[in-house]
Amino acid sequence: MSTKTYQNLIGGEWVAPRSGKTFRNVNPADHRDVVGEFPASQAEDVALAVAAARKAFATWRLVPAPKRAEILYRTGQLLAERKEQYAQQMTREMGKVLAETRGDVQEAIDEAYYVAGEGRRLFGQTTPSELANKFAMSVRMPVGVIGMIAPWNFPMAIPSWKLFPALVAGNTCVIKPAEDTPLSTYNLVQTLMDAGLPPGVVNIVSGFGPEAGAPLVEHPDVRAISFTGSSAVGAMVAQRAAATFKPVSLEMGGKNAMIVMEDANLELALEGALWGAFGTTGQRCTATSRILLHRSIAAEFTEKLVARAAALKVGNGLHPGVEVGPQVNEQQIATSAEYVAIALAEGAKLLTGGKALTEGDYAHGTFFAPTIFGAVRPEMRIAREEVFGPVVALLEFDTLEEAFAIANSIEYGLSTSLYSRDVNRAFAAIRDLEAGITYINAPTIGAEVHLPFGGVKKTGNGHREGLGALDFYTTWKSVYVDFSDRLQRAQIDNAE
Ligand code: UN1
Repeated sequence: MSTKTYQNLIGGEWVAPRSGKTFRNVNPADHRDVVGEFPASQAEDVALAVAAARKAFATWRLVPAPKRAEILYRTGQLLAERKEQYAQQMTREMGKVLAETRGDVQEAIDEAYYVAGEGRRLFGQTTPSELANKFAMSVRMPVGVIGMIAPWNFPMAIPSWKLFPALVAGNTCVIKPAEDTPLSTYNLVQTLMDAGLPPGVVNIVSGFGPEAGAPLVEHPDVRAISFTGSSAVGAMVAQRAAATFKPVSLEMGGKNAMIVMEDANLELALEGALWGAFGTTGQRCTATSRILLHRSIAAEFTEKLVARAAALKVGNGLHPGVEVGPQVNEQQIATSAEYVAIALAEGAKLLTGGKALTEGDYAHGTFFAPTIFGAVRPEMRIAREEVFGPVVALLEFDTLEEAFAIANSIEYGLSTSLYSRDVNRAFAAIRDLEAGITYINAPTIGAEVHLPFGGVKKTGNGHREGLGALDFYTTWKSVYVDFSDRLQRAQIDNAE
């Protein structure tokens, strides 16, 4: 079977990159399976896409928001019809198991329906003027051309979190999908076009960060950047965007803690720990990567967790019964292996896993065994740094306050979780855990699209996706209408 070559989407046309260069998108469960060739775009391709987005902005901003929203609503309906096909393709390019890629497409459907409703809201404020016969209000205006840089771990959901609110507000977009998972962005944008999105309103330039991402961030006609990825790259994005004073929304790393108290439903906490740590092969920014255990239940919990983790079925996410898919690429495997070495050198105890799986069915993919470290102390790197793989650290504590202190002792602050049946402890956790998200009796993953999504400290720069995204994709205009028919001087004529 010949490999399909995909092109960039610029001004509604599929066009090859100027350089003619492409890169391969392969199946991480079997590298012999090539999903497609995609454009390795460069600055000149980005410039064409930005020009197309700028041109489209002139008309798109004038389409009534409820009409823009209807396109999103239809997009949601079409995605629902195509869910299975897109989930299969996503597993093939990204690796996570089918149940999860169906969930990823579902998240984009949810986002479409949620944001479509915003088309009839986009509320501003009215407020009294300090002067007589004068009317004051604020309205949300679109920002212009938005540049978007998306990660590979939620290849349809995260682009939808960015595109849909930007579109409903009247912006036009240039999106650079992650180089490991461009097809899911193509599928999402194709669906938008099939739902009636006019040409040029969303443009795709695929490629790598330095060649395609950086020119997008630096382009003077791009008015804002939305980025999801690592804190290291996010820092570069923010610095480069600062040169043109672009607002930047950054969603970055996590080192998310689950706290298990002695009064918790331990069976529930075990299930949550397995799902939080090893779901999506640990490749979520929300993944449970630290489990803090009350000393009185630590031994029993650890023994059961290790037994269950060791029994998880790792394999090709398209195959029935597989619970944990591959890691997305060799680099992620290398990072997991590196952190295993670091943890061992620091004196942590390897309880299960700890190595790449390379034999038999695993020979052609990038698989890593679900890995648990015990005897972890809060100051160890394995307790502080993001791995973004199936590697979890177990720590012990004696009091709730100590657990909060350990949970908060890191530089990240995305998601946290407390397992306890004590309502007082639950509310203390909600108040005292330093994170953008706190779960009670649920693991650290599984945010819903209509709540604010984002974190504190090194996880982000204060913006939120979900509820809150419109604040990034709109700019306020304050409007004063004076119907007194005379010059009224604010701060002067109304003062005694
Ligand atoms: C991410 O890992 O970047 O809350 C996003 C969750 C998912 C989204 C994760 N709904 O786990």
